[in-house]
Amino acid sequence: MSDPAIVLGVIGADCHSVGNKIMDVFFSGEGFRVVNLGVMVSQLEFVDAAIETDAAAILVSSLYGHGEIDCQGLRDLCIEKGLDRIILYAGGNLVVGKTPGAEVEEKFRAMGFDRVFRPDVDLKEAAALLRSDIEARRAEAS
Ligand code: B12
Repeated sequence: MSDPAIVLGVIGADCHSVGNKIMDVFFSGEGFRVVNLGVMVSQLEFVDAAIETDAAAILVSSLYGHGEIDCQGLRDLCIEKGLDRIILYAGGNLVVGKTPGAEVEEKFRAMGFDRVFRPDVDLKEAAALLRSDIEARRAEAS
């Protein structure tokens, strides 16, 4: 598989930057072409970057607790802009407080995210899932 482009960023008014930098270095090392938008990224910036770079996936981070509000409507925006098949992942401290992980995952899946990750995720596992999801989408498209 040729190096797939992936867009990374921290959504909304969220300025937590450390995890984003780690993800950039990690996914670059795993052979992905990382387009890192950094912190405080709007939904439109994610989508425009994905279009410009022909990205296979958008990986959204949210740490400050407002992820549910910030991520609502991102899948619809992708579809509206022609990215019908783009893979959407979300991860971090996606909601405020100690909501059980399964409940958080259900919420974000209902919003159109393909996979949802807790802050303690093993990034190696996330990269393996991403690779197989990208291959599956490419196979469906061909
Ligand atoms: C440092 C820090 C800050 C710094 C950030 C500085 C900076 N430049 O980054 C400052 C002081 C600015 C800050 C501010 C705030 N913070 Co703060 N902060 C932290 C702290 C202590 C560490 C964050 C960190 O760097 N972690 C280390 C990195 C490596 O981990 P990570 O960010 O989780 O990222 C990893 C994973 O989550 C995962 N991941 C992330 N995204 C994705 C996406 C995908 C697809 C995948 C696969 C994986 C993945 O991979 C990353 C790399 O391993 C955390 C507590 C904590 N222990 O996490 C609170 C914390 C995140 N902050 C919190 C809060 C509430 C705030 C404020 C709202 C506080 C306030 N009232 O002002 C503000 C928000 C400001 C803003 N606009 O964003 C809360 C969030 C609570 C929630 N979600 O329910 C936390 C959890 C503290 C707490 N226990 O209450 N914060």
